[in-house]
Amino acid sequence: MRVGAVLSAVLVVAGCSGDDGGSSDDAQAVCGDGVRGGVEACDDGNNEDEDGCSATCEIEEEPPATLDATWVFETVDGGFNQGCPSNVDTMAFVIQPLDAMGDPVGQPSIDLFDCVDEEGSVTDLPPGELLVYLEARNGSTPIAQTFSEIVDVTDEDKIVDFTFYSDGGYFYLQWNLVGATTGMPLTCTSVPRLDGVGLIATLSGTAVGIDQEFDCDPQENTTDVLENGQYVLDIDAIDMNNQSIGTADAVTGTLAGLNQVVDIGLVTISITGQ
Ligand SMILES: [Ca+2]
Ligand SMILES: [Ca+2]
Repeated sequence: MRVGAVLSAVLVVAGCSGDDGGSSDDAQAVCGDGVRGGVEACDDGNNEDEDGCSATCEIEEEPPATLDATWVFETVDGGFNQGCPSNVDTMAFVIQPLDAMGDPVGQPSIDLFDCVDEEGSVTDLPPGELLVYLEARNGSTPIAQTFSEIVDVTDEDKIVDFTFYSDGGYFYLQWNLVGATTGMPLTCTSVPRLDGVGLIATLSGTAVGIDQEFDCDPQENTTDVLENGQYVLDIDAIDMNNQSIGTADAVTGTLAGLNQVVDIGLVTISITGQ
């Protein structure tokens, strides 16, 4: 502690006219008066801790953060907790610190937990934004992973809840637009009628499917979770009235894993009348 130290000839306030009859040479800094003086490393005008400048006017380091993860294995339709699959024993909690621009800082930390615990806690994390995800493993072999999330632990500890779908997954796709007449590449903004990209995923042999709409830009997206199976994916450019203004050749894709993301690749959507 540096309390009680007195420096001679401390006078930092321009226009300070306080005169109690003593000499300014023995003026002592008062922590919390909003004026940094004497041995004060800071003075934020209060005597509160945990706001960056302590009650004794010392600079406070931001305390390290704690981040908890929870995980469940659910079915796509029932949402029923299935417990850990027989081929998953370990949960790896991957934490990548980010800088103010959202770029990675250093290497990610990886903390391992027993899958059956359904939760894990990581302490002493740097304050700031963290990109986090879970990887379900069999020993050291990756079996499945969640999408990543960004959490901010600057001001408080956080809990992130993750869900693995034991009987489902996702399709990832990218698209290009071309003029059906010209065959020339088009951008999303060069098609005035365009409102988005529609995707209908139909489970083979059934009428079961989902209907989704994506923004055209960026020219990629991931579907909502779908129950495992073989799908036909019909992809269209659509207008404000949800009418097709261009279509891609139908694509088939199969989901057969645990929370798997299947990349169906790049599809080309031919815009009619262009
Ligand atoms: Ca002061
Ligand atoms: Ca303070």
